[in-house]
Amino acid sequence: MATKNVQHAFAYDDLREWIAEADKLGEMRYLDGMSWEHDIGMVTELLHHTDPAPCALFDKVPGCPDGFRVLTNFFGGKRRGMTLGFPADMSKLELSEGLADITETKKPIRHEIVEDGPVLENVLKGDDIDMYKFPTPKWHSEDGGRYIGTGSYNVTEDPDEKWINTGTYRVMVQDKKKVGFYISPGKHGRIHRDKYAARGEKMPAVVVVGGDPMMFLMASTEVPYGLCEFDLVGGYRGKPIQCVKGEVTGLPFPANAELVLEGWVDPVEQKAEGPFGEWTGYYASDTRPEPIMHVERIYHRNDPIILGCPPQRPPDELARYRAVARSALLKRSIEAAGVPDVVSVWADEVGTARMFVAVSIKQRYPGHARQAGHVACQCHVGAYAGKYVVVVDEDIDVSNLEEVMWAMVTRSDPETSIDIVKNAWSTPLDPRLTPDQRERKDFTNSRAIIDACRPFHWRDQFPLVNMPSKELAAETREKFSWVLDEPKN
Ligand SMILES: Cc1cc2nc3c(=O)[nH]c(=O)nc-3n(C[C@H](O)[C@H](O)[C@H](O)COP(=O)(O)O)c2cc1C
Ligand SMILES: [Mn+2]
Repeated sequence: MATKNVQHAFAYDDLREWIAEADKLGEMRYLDGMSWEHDIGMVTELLHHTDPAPCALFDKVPGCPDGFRVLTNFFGGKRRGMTLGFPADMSKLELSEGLADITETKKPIRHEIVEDGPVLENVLKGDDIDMYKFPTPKWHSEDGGRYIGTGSYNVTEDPDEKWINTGTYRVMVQDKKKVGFYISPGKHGRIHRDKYAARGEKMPAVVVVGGDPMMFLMASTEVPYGLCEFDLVGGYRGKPIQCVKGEVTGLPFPANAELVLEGWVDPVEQKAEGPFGEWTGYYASDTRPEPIMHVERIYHRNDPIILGCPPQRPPDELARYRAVARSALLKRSIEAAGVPDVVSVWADEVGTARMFVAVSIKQRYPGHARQAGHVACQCHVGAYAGKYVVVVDEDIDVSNLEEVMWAMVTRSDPETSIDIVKNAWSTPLDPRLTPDQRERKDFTNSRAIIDACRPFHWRDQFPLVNMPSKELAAETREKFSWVLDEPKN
């Protein structure tokens, strides 16, 4: 796909400039007076399931100071391209390809420490710390609490290797001065936390609740181990992300963030967390004891904005943006493992960009399709919580689920085309874990790699597809546009 020469530049640095851009696109809706208990979550739920639906900014939430806001549904419509720094008219597959290109060409730039920034407009400590001051919604009807961290990310440092990670892990308000968060095994923030716990030391931590949507996007995507997501996004932007240092921990966070919690996580203290409506469309991990973060400082801009991104049953908002970001990184990972002629990769929205992945290749040699499928299913970007990988020929549009399924039902043979990988990296969030596995804490599952390419050794004898060529279809559409381009009701 020819995205290499597409112009790439961000029209915004922070969430407020982003809102101004979304407004110019006519895609902002300003909603006053909705409740955190019910309305914000329910309206967000319905917006998430309609693409392209507008972005919602909730203000004047009863019980909270006017001006303390919540923003949801940021990644739809024309603002998709704007958020990623690309032209608004690019398709989702082109955007993904564009993101893969800049990941390759724009090298990371180390974040920069500055002394001041708007996030320091309000610094709360001691008795002024009150997590209930903010309009944190209850997102789903059966949630076990109010989740301030959905469109957020946690900043931690590896105590041995001294690198900074930012990762999105849900954050629940536990009481006035405490929050709890859930991190699945194997995630970078979890590796950091486990290292501190093994030393019996408390872990310094920061939670960034609202800020640059691009930073959130990459904090919730599988960036390689050891690479700081601030530096990755600084590279995309062509200038360092400016960070201030927390007074208590010294950890960095963006100077233009909206709302930041700083504190520490006890190595042993735990409290019930969940249930929470998860990205699979279930409350699968239920309630478990999880570590607590003691909040020692709250930093916020005047009239702070919580960036909200609650998972819903896929395909939803979360799935739409993750599909773009994860497909991009997955394609580059498969190529980096040495698989040639990978044409396109799509981590489909229907499986929240994890559980159903399609890879198209131009087959070059026997075994090429299986190689692509196995790498896609086990490289870092594709390994966590996967289920099905389908490998198709290059004539299939991987971002079109109907085409992928058509290839699968016509070019694969169930007995011979499916490989199974057992005991793979999964998660307590998998609704299909058996009760017995949960009991044993065996958070693994199996994977199916479905080879839906024309079988290599007789591909030339495979029946011809009865569709017109792309050129002939375009010609016909132009010639008979008066009938073919009729508006559909
Ligand atoms: C809205 C949202 C909520 C998420 N919640 C969690 C979570 O609670 N726990 C978790 O382990 N991963 C969660 N993720 C997925 C991680 O953010 C993702 O795997 C990311 O790559 C983690 O960062 P890391 O690779 O630096 O560990 C969430 C993602 C999104 C977009
Ligand atoms: Mn990371």
